[in-house]
Amino acid sequence: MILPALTEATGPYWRSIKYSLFPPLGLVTLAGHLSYGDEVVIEDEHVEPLELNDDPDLVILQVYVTSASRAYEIADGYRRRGVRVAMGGLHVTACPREAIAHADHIFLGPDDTSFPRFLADLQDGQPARVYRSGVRCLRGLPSPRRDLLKRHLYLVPNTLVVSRGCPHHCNFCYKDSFFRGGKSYYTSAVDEMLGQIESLPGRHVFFLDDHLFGDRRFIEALLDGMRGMGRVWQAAATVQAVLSPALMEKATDAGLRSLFIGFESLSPDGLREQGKMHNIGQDYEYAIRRLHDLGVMINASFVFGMDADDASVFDRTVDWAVRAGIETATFHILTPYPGTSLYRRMESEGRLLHHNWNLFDTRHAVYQPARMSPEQLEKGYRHAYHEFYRWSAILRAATTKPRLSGMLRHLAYTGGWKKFDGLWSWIIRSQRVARTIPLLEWILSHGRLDSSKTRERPLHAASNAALATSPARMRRTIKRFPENMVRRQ
Ligand code: B12
Ligand code: SF4
Repeated sequence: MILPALTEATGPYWRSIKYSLFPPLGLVTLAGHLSYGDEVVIEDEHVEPLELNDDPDLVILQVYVTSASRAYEIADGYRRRGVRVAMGGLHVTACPREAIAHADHIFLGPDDTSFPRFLADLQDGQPARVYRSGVRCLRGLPSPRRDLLKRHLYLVPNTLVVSRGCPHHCNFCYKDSFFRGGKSYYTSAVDEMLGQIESLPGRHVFFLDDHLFGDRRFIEALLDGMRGMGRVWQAAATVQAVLSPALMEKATDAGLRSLFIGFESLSPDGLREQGKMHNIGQDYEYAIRRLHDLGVMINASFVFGMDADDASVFDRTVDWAVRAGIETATFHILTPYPGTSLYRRMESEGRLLHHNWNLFDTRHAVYQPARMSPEQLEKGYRHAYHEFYRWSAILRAATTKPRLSGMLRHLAYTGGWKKFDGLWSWIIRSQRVARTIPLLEWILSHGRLDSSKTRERPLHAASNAALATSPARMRRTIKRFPENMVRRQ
């Protein structure tokens, strides 16, 4: 079972920590359907060179848009030697005609029932060419085969998903294309997930769900079960979920320490254009203060290049994020992934510049932007990263924290993540990544307030001081507070 990587991830001299974070959870999940007697090896090209001269009965390839060409190259090599190849994942679902030219079997959509069907057909000697996902249900599935992972090669070996998909529909998101023709958001059984969490070694857990808080009843039950487990964890959510009454308090009590949030744009026009309706009218600053008051760090996601964006979007966004005290930001160039409604729109408007999937990595402009040139967009994107992660900006953002411990945690987390690339590269190449996990756990556990204490304080108190860069701004923030309270009801 192979997870191919983009070339950038495989350099012999230079390794980015980004590619040594997470193990191939998709393949580990699929491996759960195999029998324990099956001899299976999982190879992740992000962390080690692939062994391609072997002669297995079956090769399984997981294909993302950016690794499609590499996946096809590997598949073609095996098939030339008569080895059977099965391919699945997001890109295969989006471009089945392209993928089938390189595989004996392809899988469209999530595999919950189609992969076991394929294994049975294979045993009967009658496997089909194309499998489409049927019933979508995560209950009663076998546990992922984490025993097959080389845990020591990853900074975050404890990953899991407790749901699939998302209840929302944003035009640029892979979601609708992958979950087409069936349920596009569904959750696991709470007790099965608690069992999985319990079985993970160490303290740190990373939920890779697109939106962990998409089903309130489900997540509340999960959080109740996690309380007292002593975990520290990270996940992704929407601004709307952050503003839901009492939800984040419950989450922090259960160990939430850092949250990835899709802000995407500060422009209502941009959000409307991408169908990100659930962000429109939300008070971003209040959401940030709410999380910071609970001691939760934020990884903010922003997308550049929407039709509403001109060349001023980069500085405006960075300045806002720094002032808000955001710890880490992930910037993306808007990318029309095949299969999405954004892709269809760009194609019908004749704005796609090429189909070189290697460059559909959210770091290249692969379409003609409306109010900038592609070069301006790429330059602005690099400029945003540079400006956000300058030491002076990190210090400015850190000093928005009301307590010294919060400031130090901000500096340690952001600095550690982005300012020591050379050290990370050496740690990865010398296979010592896992030794830094206790440090990550320590940073996540420190510098947060006890949320029971936080609830007794007015939610805005600390952060008003932090965010209010001028008396006028302070007045505006305070004036808005009653509205925020109303919205929270
Ligand atoms: C973790 C993650 C990463 C990690 C590690 C990836 C990994 N180890 O798998 C890192 C940080 C390295 C990463 C990097 C990037 N990522 Co990423 N990443 C994710 C994330 C958040 C979770 C993936 C995951 O584990 N899902 C949970 C598992 C259980 O599901 P799954 O992977 O889809 O696998 C199931 C099915 O797809 C299916 N399946 C898959 N393969 C096969 C094969 C067969 C034969 C069968 C039967 C079934 C099957 O069965 C699996 C088990 O149920 C996803 C978002 C998402 N929700 O998928 C984005 C996502 C996959 N990433 C994305 C992108 C764009 C990138 C980057 C280009 C970002 C960047 N700018 O650098 C890079 C490049 C990656 C590369 N090498 O090509 C996009 C991909 C878009 C696309 N259409 O392909 C996604 C969807 C994010 C998004 N919302 O846009 N990523
Ligand atoms: S909220 Fe996030 S995961 Fe959900 S559809 Fe929008 S971009 Fe995709």
